[in-house]
Amino acid sequence: MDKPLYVTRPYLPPLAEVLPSLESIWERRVLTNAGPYHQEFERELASFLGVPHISLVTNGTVALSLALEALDIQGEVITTPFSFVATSHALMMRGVEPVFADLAYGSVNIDPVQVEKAITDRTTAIMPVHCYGIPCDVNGLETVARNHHLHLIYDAAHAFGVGGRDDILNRGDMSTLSFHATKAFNTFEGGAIISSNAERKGAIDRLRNFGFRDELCVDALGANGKMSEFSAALGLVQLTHFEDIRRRRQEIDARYRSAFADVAGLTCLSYDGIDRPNYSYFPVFIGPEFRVTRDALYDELKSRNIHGRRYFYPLISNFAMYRGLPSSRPINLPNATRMANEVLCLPMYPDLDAADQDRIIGIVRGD
Ligand code: T4K
Repeated sequence: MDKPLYVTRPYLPPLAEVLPSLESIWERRVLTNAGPYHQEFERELASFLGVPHISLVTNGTVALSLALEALDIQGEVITTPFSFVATSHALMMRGVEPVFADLAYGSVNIDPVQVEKAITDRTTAIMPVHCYGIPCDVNGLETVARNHHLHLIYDAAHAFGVGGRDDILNRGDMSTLSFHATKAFNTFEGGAIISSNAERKGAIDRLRNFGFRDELCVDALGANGKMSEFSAALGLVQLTHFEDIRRRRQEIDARYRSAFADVAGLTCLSYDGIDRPNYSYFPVFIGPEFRVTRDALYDELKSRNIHGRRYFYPLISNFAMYRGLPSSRPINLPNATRMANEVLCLPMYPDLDAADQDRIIGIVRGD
């Protein structure tokens, strides 16, 4: 059996570059609660991403929950069914009803027109996802949000470092990031919230620390969402490698695209118009003209020890706790249903070497 290939493998910097930070942590014995690495990483990250206000947290799911709490989101929130389940879970867990809007035709992101149609008098916010790091129609969504006085919170878990078109991380009221092991940028576990002003950042900073305003005063229902000194120290080192990693991912992306250019029934996503994609995933969409079904291709790869993933199938709206919602009916979500039925994410990570990539390409092409 050939060696296993997974949909992703986390990038890790040379251990020698991390060890000095570990020694400092051991000496200082400051392990968490906004220690020196935490403060430095927050500053460096704000400058690297070009955002004015950022708060580090433990993971991308906590980031979503804290953003919703900081903006006191209630009632209904319009969101996408084509995402990781954490997006909707963050809403349901605070008693907010997710209302699923369909994707724009041919896109992996929600359609502002469908979002506007889904607004009721209970709607308080829109929570789109920049799926696979492809920017949403931020201008269209902003117009809808402004016209209907709604909050706009972006789940930007996939969009670390994506720049250019419309400066997406600086849009909306808040954006949340994930630094999970499987993401383009990782701190083992980790995440962050980008706030549009200092007051909101202040609210997040208190909420991630149980709601403490000062030593004697707790004035909000906060959680423990603090990033550890280890993750922050690792993040500082990871930042110095990110552009090299992005270039390596770009090479892999380009190699897949040219190998699949003439394959009938297989479509790749376009990065046209995006200045700095992060190449975090390589989804292909398997249409009826392809030689086998999407699931047959998934099984074929798996039988050869290649573990692609059908992100994001099933749609969130198909999971038990969401299925009964009126907006979950498949008739409401034709474009998302099609995307979910056709998608397959192929292995994409900086260590994927040419021979392994050729193995994947050969199977997909049916050579
Ligand atoms: N919003 C969106 C849009 C998201 O996609 C996510 C998470 C979130 C919010 C929440 O952010 P976090 O709270 O997670 O920070 C993975 C990740 O766990 C999840 O972070 C991610 N999205 C989602 C898309 O994918 P799984 O269950 O598919 O991961 P898993 O463990 O099967 O890993 C996939 C492959 O990666 C493995 O087959 C092997 C490789 N791998 C994985 C890990 C964890 C490694 O090589 N090393 C590792 O340490 O969910």
